[in-house]
Amino acid sequence: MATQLNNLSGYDPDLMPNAADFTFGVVVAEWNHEITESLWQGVKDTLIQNGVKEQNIIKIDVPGSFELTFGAKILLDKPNIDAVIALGCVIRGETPHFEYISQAVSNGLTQLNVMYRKPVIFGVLTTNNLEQAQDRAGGKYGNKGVEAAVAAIKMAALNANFTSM
Ligand code: RBF
Repeated sequence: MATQLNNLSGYDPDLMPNAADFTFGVVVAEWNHEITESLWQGVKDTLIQNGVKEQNIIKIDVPGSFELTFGAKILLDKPNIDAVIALGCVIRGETPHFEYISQAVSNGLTQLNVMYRKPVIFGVLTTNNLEQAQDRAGGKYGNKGVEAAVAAIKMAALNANFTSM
């Protein structure tokens, strides 16, 4: 169960690495658009607040969460992109699709993290209903898009530090 303790959306900007020189790719699923649009706003605002230039945020849309892996791969193949954030929202329905799609996207994005020397960030909500998704996309539990952007900046900086060693 989500609590204030695992609402990481309230990060400390003073503890963030400098993100001014990074380029981020963001792949956004169109399914449950109201939610993924809010996640995207959280990502975009947070990247810009941390010094990322707007022209260095490359967004692409894919139909649903199942397509996030392929969308992320397109972005990872662009040499100038330092990290990729995948945003989606899978809501449990009455059929097992929820499990198939959630598993497929988490496995797919994990595989990309193994294949590429660039971080891929998992910004996919998997909830029992719309209300739980709203709570995590700008509602009472914060915005997981903000957390995804924070994770992307930290991982891009970590990768850059070790690549330059
Ligand atoms: N995509 C999502 O991003 N979230 C969902 O909750 C979602 N539910 C789906 C339920 C069913 C029954 C089907 C067939 C697809 C669903 N999709 C969902 C779309 C899926 O991610 C993908 O775009 C399509 O299956 C086409 O490959």
